[in-house]
Amino acid sequence: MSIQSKLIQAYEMMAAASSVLIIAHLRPDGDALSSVAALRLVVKDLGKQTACYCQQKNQQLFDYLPGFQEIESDWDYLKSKYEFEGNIIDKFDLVIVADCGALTRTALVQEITDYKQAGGKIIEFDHHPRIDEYADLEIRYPDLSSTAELIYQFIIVNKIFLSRELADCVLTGILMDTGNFLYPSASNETLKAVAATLAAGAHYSKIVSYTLQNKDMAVVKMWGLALERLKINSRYQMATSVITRADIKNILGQDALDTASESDLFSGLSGFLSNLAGAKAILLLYEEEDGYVKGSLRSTPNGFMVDKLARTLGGGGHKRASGFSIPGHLEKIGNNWQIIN
Ligand SMILES: [Mn+2]
Repeated sequence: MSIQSKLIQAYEMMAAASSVLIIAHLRPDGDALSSVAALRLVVKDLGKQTACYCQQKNQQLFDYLPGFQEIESDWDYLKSKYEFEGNIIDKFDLVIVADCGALTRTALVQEITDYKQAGGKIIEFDHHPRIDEYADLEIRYPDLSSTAELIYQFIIVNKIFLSRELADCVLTGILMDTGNFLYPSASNETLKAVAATLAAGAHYSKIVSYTLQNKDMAVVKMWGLALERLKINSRYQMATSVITRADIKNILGQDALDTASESDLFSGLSGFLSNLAGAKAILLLYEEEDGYVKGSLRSTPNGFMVDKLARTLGGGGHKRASGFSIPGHLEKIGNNWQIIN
């Protein structure tokens, strides 16, 4: 099925539904939140009841997005707010999942499995490589810069009016997932979508200053430490750096930053390091709160693809931006850092 037919079918499914639940991945990033906010506007405009859910949503940076306050992060609260107790199907006859390659990333595995068994329909909008197949209509295009870009295509194909609010959502998602058009995933189609959002009145400079330019002191200090420890492996031309849990505690003054900000903090840092001349790829290792070491991999512009390495280590992601998580901790032995299990 072509992308156009899938996007048209998705809109028809939304129009035929009476009540729609929209979900993005846990610890949502800017693209996930923007995609949920955009889909919420579209579904509401069709006159449907909508509820939105992202577990561990803790990103006040994006509170300018339309309907941001309506995105719930507590599943029990959402159930009481929308007055249902058992199966999702008791309340919603369509579930839309955005920006989630794996079902586990919805943080609703059991609920969605039960919903599907009861005959519930699911649409998925995503740009991550597939991990699980569970949607009735899967609209997955890993070559796209962001889920927001896919939603822009959905808007155009279905001749939905690109309001200023929708344009702000699309622009935010694209900006965040391309690091202000810096990453190679930003194609000419991406920039055409961006041009259309600007023509529709999207607030480019406001969005950039709220999000990308809003780095606090602790974040910059963390970057400083990672730069200081940067090393290049001469054989593979891979640059590596490490951040331990103790560093996080020292710099941030607290042991655990909320996980959402933490994943954003380190993906911003990996994106920044990927500009390093002379390296083919970068690997940033940091200790997570739960006894795991997370590896964040990025290709440099003329570097090698990193997705295979991530998958070999049990992770996944895009060709040029991927990651993995392995049990253990970081230890400095002599001049080198090692992951000790
Ligand atoms: Mn995304």
